Amino acid sequence: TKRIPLIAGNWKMNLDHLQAIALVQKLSWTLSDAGHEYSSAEVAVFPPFTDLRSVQTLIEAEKFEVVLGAQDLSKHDSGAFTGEISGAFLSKLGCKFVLIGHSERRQYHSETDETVQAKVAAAWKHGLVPIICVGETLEELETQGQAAVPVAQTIAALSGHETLGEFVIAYEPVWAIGTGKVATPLEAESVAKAIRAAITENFGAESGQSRILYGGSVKANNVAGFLASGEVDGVLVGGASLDAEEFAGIARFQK
Ligand code: G2H
Repeated sequence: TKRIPLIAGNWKMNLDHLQAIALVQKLSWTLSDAGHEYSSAEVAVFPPFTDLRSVQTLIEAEKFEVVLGAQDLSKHDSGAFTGEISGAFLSKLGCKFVLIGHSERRQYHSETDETVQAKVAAAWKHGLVPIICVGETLEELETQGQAAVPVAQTIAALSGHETLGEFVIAYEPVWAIGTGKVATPLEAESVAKAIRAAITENFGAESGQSRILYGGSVKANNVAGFLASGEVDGVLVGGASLDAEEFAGIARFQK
């Protein structure tokens, strides 16, 4: 099976619903201008919850080839969980993907491997494709090397499920997020390889064909290096996804 490149834009807590519509409109125009060059990739945006409805309406009305995702979901289905968002709501809104365990959730919202595992189960239950974010902090890099933590987080997220659904892994070294520091393509390649080997060994060859993304200060001018090896199947982009031309420039890569 072919792993279709995935270019994912994580807006984080930026843009109200009017700004969101403006960005998606501009993004779509810019992507259309690029023609066939990007058509082999899946391009997805991850707006804040409050923007999902308006972005989805625009995508559907204009038949934009942009896929919708959410930045998080509740591990619960429904009920007395004030402020939480169910995966059921997200799939009804037309989301295909949901980010799970982004390092900012792990760092600032105390999400653990158990939380991530439960949210992956919830995503599958509601027909969403989880993008499971993994990565080491600077301290972990220095004490355990680069691949140990992302590999362990991947195995933990995928363990304990009766069967595995479709998933994507996003490798994001925490020390490279929003800092301007970028892992080298060679580092990203070798960690992606280690993650893929661990998935194949623990969960079988089919799961081993899942897409693995790189994330952390990806820009139009450094994306090609990450995708060149064929080990990395796409990118998760934060800051640079808030600028339509920059993000389209990332999606317009030549493989
Ligand atoms: C990592 C990434 C997107 P940025 O958080 O998830 O953000 O590209 O701003 O480093």
